[in-house]
Amino acid sequence: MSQTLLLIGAPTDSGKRRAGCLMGPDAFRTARLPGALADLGHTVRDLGNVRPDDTGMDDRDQLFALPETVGWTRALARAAREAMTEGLPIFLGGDHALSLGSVSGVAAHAAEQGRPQFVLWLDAHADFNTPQTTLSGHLHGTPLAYVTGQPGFGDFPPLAATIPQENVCIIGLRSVDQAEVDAIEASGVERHDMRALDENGLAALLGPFLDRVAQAGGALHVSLDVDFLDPAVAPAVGTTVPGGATVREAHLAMEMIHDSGLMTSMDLVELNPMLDERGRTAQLMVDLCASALGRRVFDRPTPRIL
Ligand code: 5AB
Ligand code: MN
Ligand code: MN
Ligand code: MN
Repeated sequence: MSQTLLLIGAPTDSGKRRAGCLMGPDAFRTARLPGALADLGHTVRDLGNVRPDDTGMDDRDQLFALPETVGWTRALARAAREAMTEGLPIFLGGDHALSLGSVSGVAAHAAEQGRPQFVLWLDAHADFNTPQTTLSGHLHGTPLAYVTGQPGFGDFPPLAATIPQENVCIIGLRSVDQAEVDAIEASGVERHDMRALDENGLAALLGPFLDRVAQAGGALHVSLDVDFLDPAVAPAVGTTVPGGATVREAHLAMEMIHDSGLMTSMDLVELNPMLDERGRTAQLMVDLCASALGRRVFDRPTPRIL
């Protein structure tokens, strides 16, 4: 099915101390994401990069770059909500703090439509800290807590719609803080760590979740963190954790997402081009995005050298 895809550059770099994710959107463009998606028959519109709102807030000692991240959240939630009326937005990160905005924005749109919003979070981390529980002060570790309505986000825009915990599925976990473990265990969030993936295979974990989304007539947001992948194949990320998903496991996830026909929005996050090796991580993320939008194994183009 040919779709209208809206590429939205979200060069957030305020979610953690190590800089570089601001170059992500241009790395995706350089690795030919627009062309790869157009080759599949889609209409692709690159809307350029969003800029954060000016909040006039004061810095907070315990939280890194809070005012800037709140500014991004406001601007991206607006952009997401608007884009949902015109097509399928793909947010080109930027670090994972961008999802505070992208996910809250798409959820607001789904609520307007009377449609339940679901979220698939492919990540080594749970990103379920709150501004109170975070030990690092890095807000890229908080978006899932925010969008599911955990307490402590008073400095952030009030949510137009909260995502029910049961509508969230995390796959790829292998680095979770104790406070996150406690909060997730007390929650209805569906979560699968790397051991579950090893023992069952990706399809056995993802298939039932996609069935649930379909049965509910839900909208599906997919948030793909580079560190879902093993650092050996995706080195361009600040928060590498060994023992991640293989290239094929990640492609299979994307292929199943495409076949389900359920995806309504997507984030590509945490790519730090400063840490890449000859663009290989950027290229892999582009290829994964193409798989999610219909590229099949047997008609994949010959890999190109950047
Ligand atoms: B990412 C950690 N839990 O809160 C924290 O890369 C890591 O978006 C967060 O998944 C990683 O700082 C955030 C230790
Ligand atoms: Mn299709
Ligand atoms: Mn993340
Ligand atoms: Mn992560």
